[in-house]
Amino acid sequence: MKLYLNGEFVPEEEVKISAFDHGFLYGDGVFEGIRAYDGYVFKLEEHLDRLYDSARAIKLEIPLTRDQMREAILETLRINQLRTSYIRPIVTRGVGDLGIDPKKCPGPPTVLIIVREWKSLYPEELYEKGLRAIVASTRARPPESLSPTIKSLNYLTNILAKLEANAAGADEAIMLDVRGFVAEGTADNLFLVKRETLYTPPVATNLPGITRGVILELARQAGYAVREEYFGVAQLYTADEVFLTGTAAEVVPIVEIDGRPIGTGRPGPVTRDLRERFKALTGRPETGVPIYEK
Ligand code: PXG
Repeated sequence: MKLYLNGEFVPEEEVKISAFDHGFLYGDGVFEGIRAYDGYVFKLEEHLDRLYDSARAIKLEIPLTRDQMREAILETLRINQLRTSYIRPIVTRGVGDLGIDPKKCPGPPTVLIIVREWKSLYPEELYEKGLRAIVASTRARPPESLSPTIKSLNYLTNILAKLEANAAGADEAIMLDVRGFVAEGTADNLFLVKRETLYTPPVATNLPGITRGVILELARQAGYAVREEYFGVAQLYTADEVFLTGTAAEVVPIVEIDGRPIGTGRPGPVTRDLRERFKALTGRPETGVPIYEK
């Protein structure tokens, strides 16, 4: 694969990032995780919105205009002749000295676009079986510190939660906010279903996921009642269905939390329905930007 690095296409084995890059030294940067399905980059404009918003929130000026960034992403896919792939644009504060001060990081910011041929995160059986999760003791960062709405290079809180899941032999960790309300998974938003109504927490305590937005829209169109409100662990344990949404995982059922079966202990009908509706949207000109001219 050739990756985009600061305006050039470089074979991936030859990509060099400085030891003094503040993205590497301090996690000072932002990123996106995007997918292309069958020649269309799914919800590219929404991902670009979030990338530029995240950068703006940390006062990082991306050295490409939005149009240039879109073109750089598409060109990286074209150069590698990709149609179905995972795309990871990363923008860091760039090369500086050993102190954290961005003032000593004169720039320019580093822009890297990684692409991979990639069809799905989990094997199909896992969507049929569902995931086992734990509620992590590591709490999601409060919006008063580093806002979880910023997609920054700092994932240590989530990684600590994931380590808890690994130690417990579970597939995923569910993170609570500092008040004890459910926030999200380690790299996915969370929904629960109770009596045909969908609940998901407001985005102050989690990432405004692109998949979350699509699922909210699809659920409303399909006639489900949808509520964005905070809920606790008891509501999670007693839900009829729980599922996660994310670019990588799409829509994935959780069938057990802290040793308690969720609903029947098998993926439920609402999760299944929304997963089908979501899949029907991908790889289409209505929801994606074409990589190649037709
Ligand atoms: N919450 C968090 C904390 C995330 O990192 C999502 C929700 C879902 O957002 P989207 O826009 O993807 O629906 C994410 C997604 C991965 C991976 O490879 C995904 C993310 C970050 C790191 C890795 O699955 N972000």
